[in-house]
Parts: sequence; structure tokens; C-alpha cells
Amino acid sequence: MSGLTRRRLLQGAGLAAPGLLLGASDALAASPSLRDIVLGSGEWLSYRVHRLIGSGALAREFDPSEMSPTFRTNGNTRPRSPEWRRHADEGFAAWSLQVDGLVEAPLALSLAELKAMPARTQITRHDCVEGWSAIGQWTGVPLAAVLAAARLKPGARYIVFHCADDFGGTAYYESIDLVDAMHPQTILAYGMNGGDLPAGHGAPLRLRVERQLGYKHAKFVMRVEAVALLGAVGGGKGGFWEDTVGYDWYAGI
Ligand SMILES: Nc1nc2c(c(=O)[nH]1)N[C@H]1C(S)=C(S)[C@@H](COP(=O)(O)O)O[C@H]1N2
Ligand SMILES: [Mo]
Repeated sequence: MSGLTRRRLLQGAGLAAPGLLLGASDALAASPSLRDIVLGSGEWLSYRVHRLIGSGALAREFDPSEMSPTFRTNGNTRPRSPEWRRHADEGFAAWSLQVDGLVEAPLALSLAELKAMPARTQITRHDCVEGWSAIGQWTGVPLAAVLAAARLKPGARYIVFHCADDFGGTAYYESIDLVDAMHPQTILAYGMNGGDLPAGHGAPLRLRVERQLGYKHAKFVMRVEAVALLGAVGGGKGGFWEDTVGYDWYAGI
């Protein structure tokens, strides 16, 4: 059963069954902000099912022979920010990733420093909400390793990704919870299909969060911020498309 189909079923089940699961306790049940975002929609049940029974599950990984011959780009493919363009012209030699917010040790990590950290390579399927999929190979540093280096403060609950590109002057942004942030397949990727991450796919660094739909995979990531609440981020729903067209924040597949 495809992820999308399963998700639709979960949303349907949400009409009848939420009481069953809402009784279980976890830290998120106590988070009014998250409840406000998703309560009353199937998204809430989907979120709880994933967190209760599937929080450690791995997304399927594929054989090199299954990789898509072409992997299309989508959304922005070349940020118009002068800062990003200068870095691109310089091969991102002077670029660095900012890691800040609710962390003990804010960091600025160059591409060389990120590449010197533990690396993970995975061949996964990307599912865009618009109805296309592609299988590609991604190499990067586990987000968990970056967050461990910066040492999250106890109040941190969500990780926000701030991007170099914009739509109509608003920079792209996305966010995930700490379960997805610490998941072994959640990486900040600097490589794709054996080479450097191409500009169109988010150079120099993009998020891969393999159990989520495509729009969660922030490209052109400049800054990773740890926050306690999503209410103060953008329009308050945790991501650019969530805020502008109402996409689910928890786009679990
Ligand atoms: N910064 C940024 N990240 C983004 C987007 C974007 O426009 N800007 N588009 C999203 C969408 S909808 C999809 S499907 C994927 C596309 O990734 P790709 O271009 O590598 O195929 O990136 C996601 N991340
Ligand atoms: Mo997408």
C-alpha cells in the first residue's frame, strides 16, 4: 500500500477512532501549540499513529539499479539572494551553516566541516504532494550529529530550517519535530547520486527527512534553528506551504 493511500485511510479512520489513541500519553499531548495546529484533522491521528507505533521505522531504501534515470527539480531551483549567488560563484568555499536557537553551543559549520562529520548515504524515494516520485541517492551528515554538536537545550522541541530562496520575498522555511530530527535517515545532504548536490536540488545543503512528503525536504538550507514552539515561526503553522496554502505540517508517509 502506498504511503499516500495509507495516509488517506488513516485520515478516514480519524472520523471514528481518535479517542482510542488520544488516551495514550506522550510529551506532545501536553503541547497546546501542536494540538492547535492539527487537532480536528486527520493529520492529528496520522501524527499520533506514527509516533506511537512507528517512530523508529525506517523509510524503504532501494538498490542502485532502481534509481530514477532523471530526478526532476521542483519549486525554486536557483535562489536569487545575492549572498547565495556569491557563495555559489565561489563553489561555497566561504559558505557556512548556522546552527542556533535553543542550543548550548551555536555553530557555524563550513561545508568541509560538515563533510568531515559522520556521513550516511541512502537511496530513497521522494514523493511530491503534486503527484510525482523519484528514487535518488543522497549523502550527508545525520542531523542528529549536528544537533549533538550544538547540544540542544532542554526546552527545544522543533527544528526549523531557514532557506536561501524565496517566494515573493518570503524566504522558504520548514520545520520538523525532534523524533524526525533524530531519525537515522534524517540527513543534511551535500551529495546526490554520487556527486555534489546540484544547485537545482538545493546546493550546498538540503534536508532529507525520508518519512515526509517532498515539501518538508528544505533545499538551500542556510540556518538550522532549535525552538520550543512553532507559533513565532513565519505564519505560525511551521512551514512556507503550511502557512500559505494549508498543506499539513505533519506530512507523514
Ligand atoms: N528551499 C526550498 N526547499 C524546497 C522547495 C523550494 O521551493 N524551496 N520545494 C519543495 C518541494 S515541493 C519539493 S517536491 C522538493 C523538490 O526537491 P527537488 O528539486 O530536489 O526535486 O523540494 C522541496 N524543498
Ligand atoms: Mo513537492
